[in-house]
Order: sequence, then C-alpha cells, then structure tokens
Amino acid sequence: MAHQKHAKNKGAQKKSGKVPPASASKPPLTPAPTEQADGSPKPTNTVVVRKAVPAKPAARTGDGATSSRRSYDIPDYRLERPEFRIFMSGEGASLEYQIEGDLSAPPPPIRESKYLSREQCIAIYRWMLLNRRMEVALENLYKQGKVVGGVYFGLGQEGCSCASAYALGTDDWLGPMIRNQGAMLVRGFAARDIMRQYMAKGDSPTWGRDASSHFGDFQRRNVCAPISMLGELIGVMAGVCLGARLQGRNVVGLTYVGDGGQSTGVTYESLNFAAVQKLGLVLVVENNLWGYSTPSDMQFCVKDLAERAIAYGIPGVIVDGTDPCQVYDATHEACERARRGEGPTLIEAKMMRMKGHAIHDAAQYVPAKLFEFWRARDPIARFENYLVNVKRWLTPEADHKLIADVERELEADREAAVASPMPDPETDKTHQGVYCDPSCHQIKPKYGPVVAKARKSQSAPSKIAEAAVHLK
Ligand SMILES: Cc1ncc(C[n+]2csc(CCOP(=O)(O)OP(=O)(O)O)c2C)c(N)n1
Ligand SMILES: [Mg+2]
Repeated sequence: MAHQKHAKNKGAQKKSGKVPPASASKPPLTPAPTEQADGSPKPTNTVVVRKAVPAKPAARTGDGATSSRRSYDIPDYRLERPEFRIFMSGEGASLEYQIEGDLSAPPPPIRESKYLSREQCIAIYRWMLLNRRMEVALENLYKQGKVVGGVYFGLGQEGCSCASAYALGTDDWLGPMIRNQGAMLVRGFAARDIMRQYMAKGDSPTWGRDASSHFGDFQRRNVCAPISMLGELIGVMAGVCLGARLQGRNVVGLTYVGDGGQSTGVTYESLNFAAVQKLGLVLVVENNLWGYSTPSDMQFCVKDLAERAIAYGIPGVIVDGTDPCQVYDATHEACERARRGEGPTLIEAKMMRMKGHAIHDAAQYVPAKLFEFWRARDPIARFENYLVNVKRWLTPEADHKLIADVERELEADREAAVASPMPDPETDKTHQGVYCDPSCHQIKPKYGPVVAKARKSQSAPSKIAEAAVHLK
C-alpha cells in the first residue's frame, strides 16, 4: 500500500491523488487512472505493464529555460491506497510503534481479472484455502512438538503466492521464499511433502536433511529451493533464465523478495544484471510492511518500492497483494514479456504479514489497529465473497463442499505425513551425502546444447555479443 512516508507530504497527496516530487532529484510519478469515481473497478480496465520510461521532455519554464525534469509511469492497480505511517514512540521499557493515519475505510472490492476464467478463479481460491489450512496444520504440529525447527507463515499473503505461481507455464521456473508455500503447492508439491519436510521425515523432499521449506525440484517442477540469504535467489533465477537462453529458450524465472530483503546489495546487482541482459526475471517484491520487527517506514525512503524499477530501467507496477486477480494479471503480463525476451519486471505487491516473522515471534510490536485493518482485507474471505456473492460463480453449497474437500484432503495429507518414518542413519546409507561429489550425478543442460549467439538488440550489440561469448 502506498503508506505515507513523510507526514508533511500528506495533504498534497490527498488533494491531487498524485505523488508529489519528493525532491528535485526524484522525478514525479504519474499513476495511471485505474478506477471509477466510486472506487469500483472499470470493467474494461486492463492491467498493462508499461516500461518505466521517461515521458516527453517538459515544456519550457517561465524563465525561458528548458526544464530537465522527467516523469515516469508506474501503474498502480489497487482499488484503495491507504495512507498511514508507523513510527517509534516513547523510550526505554515504554518504547513502542505507533500508527498514524485513517484506518476506517471499508475493504476494497476485488478487481475483475482481464484474463482469468471462472474455473481459473475457483482453482486459485482452492489453492489459497489449501495454503492456509496447511499452515494451520503446521502450527498445530509445531505445538505438538512434531516439527523440527521453526515454522514460517504466509497468513494474509496466500493470494499473492498462489496467484503469481498460477501464472507460470510448465516450462517456467519458480524460486519461492519461505512465505511462498502456496506457490509450492501450485507448482505441484503436495501438502504432505511440505509437512514431512517441516517434521524432517525420512521420506520428505530432502530426506530429513534440511529444514522448513528449503527444497526444490530441478527435474520435474522447475523449482529452485528458497535461499535464506535475502536477495540471493534473484541472481540464481536470473542465472536460470540466462542458462535457458544459452540453450535457445526464453523462460520465466519468477521469484520473490521482501520489503526488508530488497534492501540488500545482491538484489540490486542481480536485478540490474537481469535488466541489462533482458532476462525473463519476474520479481515480486512482497511489501508486507515488516521485515522481522522493522516496519517498512523505517526500512526505505521511497514511497513505493515499485519506484525502484525506474532506476533499473524496467517496468514497475503496484498491485494489491491481497487481491489474487490483480496479482495474477500483473504476473501474467510480466511472464508474457519475459517469454518474448523483453526482460524483467518488478511487481510490488502490497499487503501485510499477519503473523510474526516465524512461529516464535508473537509480533507484539505490531500496533493492534494495523492487524485489524488488514484482517478486514483478508484475501481468502474477500475472494470467497467475490466468487459467491459478486460473480455468483460458486453457490454457497458449492463453496462449502469445496472447503470440506480441501479440509479432507489436508487431513489425509497430515495423517500421512505424521505416519512417515524419521530417517534411519543405519539403513538410510544412500541418502547420507549432504553435498554432491563429481561421481554423484552428471549435470546436463536441461533444454539442449549451449548455443552462443548474440541476442537481438537495438542498443549496444557489440557489448551483448561479448557478454554471451564470455559467459559461454
Ligand atoms: C542477507 C540477509 N540479511 C539478514 C537476514 C536475516 N533475516 C531473515 S528474514 C529477515 C527479515 C526479512 O524481511 P522481509 O524481506 O521483509 O521478508 P518477510 O519476512 O517480511 O517476508 C531477516 C533480516 C538474512 N536472512 N539474510
Ligand atoms: Mg516484509
């Protein structure tokens, strides 16, 4: 959400509805008009990911000099743009975060998707339900002492995880982070695999050798395992796209980084590399307002993280991360762009981390009013209302049946996962190795022989050819 970074700008923004220039060096953004006067979605409105390019040079200024100010286009598809800020107050034992702003608005409607059919919307809703129910089951397993290590939750972020992964094609790649367990489900991992992994079972994806969601599947599902060092996965996914291109294909590499993680140096290096090489990276910046106990207002000074796209020279777009239709449309268009070889897209998904960082964190530092505000924007409840009452694509009976089916499936998976054996060091000799050695397996190109040829580009062809040769 476009939370208020500086209280002094507040009045100006409210009046004009536009973001005022923060300083002479920061060009003003011009959000695209996306809604009707009453805030409801325009039926014909489409999510168009536009490149953050400078608009025409500004007209002459009054004193006769030509202004060198440029403006950039960052589409913002949300149907509400909450304005508030979180700040620290008090000292010593009474130090706390407080919130300032209007939190009284009713939750916005779901924006109609330009691409999703009735069946696809229901499929995403089902994934979101499974995502949530699985995390509830994991919390209970943890409390029963069955989980080895911690548990991470994506509560409130299910729409973002599931709808973004749903936009991928079979040939595309996913690089999820710890909160994207919904994306893992959509990509074909069963809930029982994820639960086994958390319990370090012998038949879990890593045979009990690694914790939480640190597993992937290069062979069948095209999933890179999450990397805990924040931002590192972006470079890996850029590498996946580059590797595929050298084998003659443009694939999508969808990955995620948080509002905290995007501050790392490697995020800049990787995204810049992907931009220069026009790799098919789709980066969802999950701005869930907190990085551990640091609010985003104390993490960065730009108003919206999508603005960072301008500096990379790639398209940036803002969506409501609690609205699966917005997330899907923006990701879908970014994927199409990636497959056409046009390069990366940065999607900022604004939402709220509705639990602590992990299960050990009660998130008492979060102002209660903020939780209340976002609870009313629960992605599952709002999408359910959209499907049942707005679109009437699900009857209440069909909805109850779908929920019961998900619960039944989940319960069967939970039982199977609990019944799985722990690894046995005596008998499990084939799975002892943590690292591969040269005799372990052959690493082969996935798509075919490496073809070193210059990428088509209007700008700097010699530089690009050089890069391709160098990387060969
Ligand atoms: C490079 C790096 N620095 C610090 C950490 C420790 N750390 C793990 S998660 C986290 C907070 C992440 O916040 P954010 O990126 O906003 O993601 P969220 O947890 O909100 O999804 C931190 C600081 C890390 N894993 N890697
Ligand atoms: Mg965060």
